[in-house]
Amino acid sequence: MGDLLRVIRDDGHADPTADPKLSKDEVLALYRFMVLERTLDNRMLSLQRQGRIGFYGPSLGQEAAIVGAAFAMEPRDWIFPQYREPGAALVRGMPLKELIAQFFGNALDPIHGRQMPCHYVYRAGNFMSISSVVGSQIPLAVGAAWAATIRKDPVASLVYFGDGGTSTADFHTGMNFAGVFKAPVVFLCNNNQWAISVPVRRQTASETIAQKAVAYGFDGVRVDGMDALAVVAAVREAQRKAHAGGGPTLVEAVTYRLGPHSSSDDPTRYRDDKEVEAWRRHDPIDVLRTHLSAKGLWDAEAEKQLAQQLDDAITEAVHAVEAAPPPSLELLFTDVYAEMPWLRRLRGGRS
Ligand SMILES: Cc1ncc(C[n+]2csc(CCOP(=O)(O)OP(=O)(O)O)c2C)c(N)n1
Ligand SMILES: [Mg+2]
Repeated sequence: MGDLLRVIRDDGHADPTADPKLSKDEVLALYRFMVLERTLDNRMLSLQRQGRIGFYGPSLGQEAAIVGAAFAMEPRDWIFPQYREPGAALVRGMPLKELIAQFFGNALDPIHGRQMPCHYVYRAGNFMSISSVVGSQIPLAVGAAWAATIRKDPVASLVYFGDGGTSTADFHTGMNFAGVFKAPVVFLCNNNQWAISVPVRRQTASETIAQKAVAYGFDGVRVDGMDALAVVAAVREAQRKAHAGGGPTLVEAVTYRLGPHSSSDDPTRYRDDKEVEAWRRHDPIDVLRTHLSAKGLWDAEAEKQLAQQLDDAITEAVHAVEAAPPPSLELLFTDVYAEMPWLRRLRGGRS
């Protein structure tokens, strides 16, 4: 279990014994979503710096784990995000404009600016709303999966959380319940080595996070989270096992948070640049690009075109969204009361 599952070898070729054997279109789509998530992150961080959006939590370095895991599930499966998964929402078909509107929280935001910025939801894609409370999504994912089992719906849950999330009571509650009831859940721990300024060695005395699954009575696998194909292979197997009634799996994706925790964080105050540089050499986008090139599917021209296309798509969405006014004040009350309370009915003063 200490072993790290890898598929993409240093020369870019896939290890045939572990290769999830994606089609050419699938592997290109996987790469495109990862680059889209990276481009979106860079653009949104700069919008935040310009004071145009309030807050942003980037996923730099974690694109393979985030996009790869969502990619490996089926559209009918639930996704319970942590708070760094715009890539998973995009895989589920969330329109870029809708996602960006949530960051602005204006009239085009489908949730009317009621959530914190960067706390998106995409109901049509079975992508649950984000809760900032670390670990709180874990029992929800288990509950949804268990409910599906009771209703005989062939649906599993994928739940994302961080290394820090494994220190919560909710992690224990969810893992224990899922183990006992064999709930169809894929637990995806994005072990990015840090929980804001707390390194993973201060988070747990366990050698690995994957090994924690043993205590709950199910399998834990450790994958190279910088290798998108390894993530797809591990999560696909866990998803198939869940659908076949085999119960949960804990997948530990070993990654690195290359950027700040959020737009409010300055990581240079607590971690060494050398560490960041060492991990940057395993950038998940570079790793998958090496694979595409080794298969003859990619070149510099394709890269240039993709970069331009994604950048233009984001620019267009930002312009369209930013032109919208704030949400109407009336929306403060819609979806809140079945019947308007007397105070609201008397708007304009008592008569
Ligand atoms: C219950 C709870 N405690 C503390 C916080 C403050 N907080 C927000 S994110 C975070 C770090 C979580 O780290 P990790 O689970 O490793 O996820 P990462 O941010 O690295 O993706 C903390 C402590 C919170 N939101 N909720
Ligand atoms: Mg972390």
